[in-house]
Amino acid sequence: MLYPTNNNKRISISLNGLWNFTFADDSYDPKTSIKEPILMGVPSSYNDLFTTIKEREHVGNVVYELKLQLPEIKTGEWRIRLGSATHKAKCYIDGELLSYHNGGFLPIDFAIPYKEKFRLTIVLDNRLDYQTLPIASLKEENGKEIVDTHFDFFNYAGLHRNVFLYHLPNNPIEDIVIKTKIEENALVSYKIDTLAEKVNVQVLDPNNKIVGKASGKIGTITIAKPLLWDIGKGNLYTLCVETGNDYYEETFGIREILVKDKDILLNGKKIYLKGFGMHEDHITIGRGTYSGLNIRDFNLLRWINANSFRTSHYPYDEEMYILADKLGLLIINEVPAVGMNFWSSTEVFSENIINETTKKNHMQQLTELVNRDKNHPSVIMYSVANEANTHERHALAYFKDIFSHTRSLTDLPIMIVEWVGAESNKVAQLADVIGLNRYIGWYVNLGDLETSKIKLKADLNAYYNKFKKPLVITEFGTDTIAGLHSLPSVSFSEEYQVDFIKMYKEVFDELDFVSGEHVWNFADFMTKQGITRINGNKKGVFTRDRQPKMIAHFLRENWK
Ligand code: GCB
Repeated sequence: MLYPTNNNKRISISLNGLWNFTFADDSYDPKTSIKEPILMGVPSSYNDLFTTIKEREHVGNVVYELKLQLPEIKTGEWRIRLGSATHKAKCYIDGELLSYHNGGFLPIDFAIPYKEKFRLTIVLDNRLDYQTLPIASLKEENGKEIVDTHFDFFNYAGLHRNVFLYHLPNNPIEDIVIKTKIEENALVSYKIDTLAEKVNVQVLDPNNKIVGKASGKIGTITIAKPLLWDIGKGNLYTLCVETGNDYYEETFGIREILVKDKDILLNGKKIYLKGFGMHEDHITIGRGTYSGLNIRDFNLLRWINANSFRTSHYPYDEEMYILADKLGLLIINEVPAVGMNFWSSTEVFSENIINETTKKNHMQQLTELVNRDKNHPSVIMYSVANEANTHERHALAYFKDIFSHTRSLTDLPIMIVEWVGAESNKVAQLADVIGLNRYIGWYVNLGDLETSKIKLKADLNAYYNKFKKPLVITEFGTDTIAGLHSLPSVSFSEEYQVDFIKMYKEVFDELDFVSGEHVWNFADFMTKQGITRINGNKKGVFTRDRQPKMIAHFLRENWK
């Protein structure tokens, strides 16, 4: 699936802006227009735009509607593309259902019939259950439906990302797959999905100089003395594909990722990941995307000398990957398999909870994720789940299928992010790299960093000794109220966050199998209401409005 673009063969028109909106129940009929529409901004989460709890925490359907007119181009195909729609979406043209999508973090793209004027209706459902990703319990209390989320971020919903109306010529270029291999020279193999008969391609180097040409739908181009894509070096080549009818430019990088013994290698050199687990989360617009806010996040990532981030706990907006490609940042790309634990003795991998239907959906979302992101050099790894109950009896069978499916989609290393201890873990041997989330000194042994240090070291050693795989500490951190200071340092103070992170880093420095550290979290973020969350999770190194806490200055020096 290619991102919409404009050139002399393609037209793409942004549908961002004001839409009509309403809350609805399951009986909503899209055959007629919304009766008393509320105006809504796209892209954004609708939740925090309202002023009542009922609207903010609405469970069920909402409707987005836009009246459109098409330019008079009747050949080729008109399409609609939503960057995401959370979580389930039904898309209608004049009341006719054209597309259904399950999964709130990946694009929806569908063809529409030519009509001079029409009404586009998107009915979204934010209900989650045991068969959706993320996982949640859908309950009823006092006649009201409740989505009891088993994950620690607010269940924002809406049209969160760019929406495009776009036009493709006849026999368009449907997809482009690019793979690179570094030998003496670089080998760039490509595969073009199109019904067009004649296909010509050429490769431009990062300075826009033509460095290779070929024809045919499948081919390999040799590039002498390639400029490699690397950390901080977003060297991007462009594959220009031309079919007579259609034209598309797809960027790619020449780089090689390998996992060898205890190391992760980029272009043959050992790398150490420095950065964060993040969230798409902002004041007012919630999980909505906005280029300016993405730029601020990237400027902070660069300021603090981070080289990587994980898209915890779901695929991010495509613009984040485009920016990472250009700036040379590494991404661990996570599918929204989060909430696969209930913090109780209930076995979640069972027929009535996380079952075959969930697994099918999990695989489908991995397929869509790899399909969307396959050509981004910034993506160095896929994470198949965050904190699943991998100690359970049926977890291994579940994840064997998930891993083999992911391996059939990509050659990149695969990670699973763990919370359980090494001894009881039944799944981590399937991964190339193990992600570990650790909060010793926070959720346990609070305030006692001396004991925590001993426990942490033993814990990480146990993981390496059992699995012999590189470890990335994908989460560690403390809730920290910006401006709260305390000497000696106590929980929630900026000083405690510094002491805790320093202690963790001392342990990592002693263990050569630790291949990276991602502090939890990049910035404070919204969660559901809870007695351990004061208006959200405060483990950010930056505040929710993207200003540094004390720890940011330490990390900036340390990661230089
Ligand atoms: C975790 C989760 C993350 C939470 C974090 C916390 O282990 O992966 O989603 O936000 O802990 O702060 O408790």
